[in-house]
Amino acid sequence: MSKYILVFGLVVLAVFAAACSSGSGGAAVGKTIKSGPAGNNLTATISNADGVLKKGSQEFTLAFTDVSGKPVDIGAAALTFHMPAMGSMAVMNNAATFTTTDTPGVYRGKADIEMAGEWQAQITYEGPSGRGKFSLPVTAQ
Ligand SMILES: [Cu+2]
Repeated sequence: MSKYILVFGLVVLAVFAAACSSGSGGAAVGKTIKSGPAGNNLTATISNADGVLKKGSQEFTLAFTDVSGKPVDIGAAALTFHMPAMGSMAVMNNAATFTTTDTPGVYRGKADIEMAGEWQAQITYEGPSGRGKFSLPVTAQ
């Protein structure tokens, strides 16, 4: 029973989380791309095989862990890669889709990132651990 979680995330508010890469990342798959506070005493970690996001279509992992590094089921998550408007370039919002994995709290994401550069991964979740809304700065190459 593959349970699809949320698909489209439209997040306007960007709470810019400090980019502390302290990720003990017990639940991270592959290499950490970015890790940071997710509220509710949780840490969120984005990872993939290379530890780097790229322009284009790709998969990655989003994991939520508690202070001990143990994965925590956060319910439904949504992520939008957001880039503000720059000059003549319009704002960009590339939503990711998520599926659950065998490990509650670890989600497999798919996204099509339309250009290289600095993005904000705007993430929301709602479930047994409460609600959260935060943002992690990431670079796509
Ligand atoms: Cu852009």
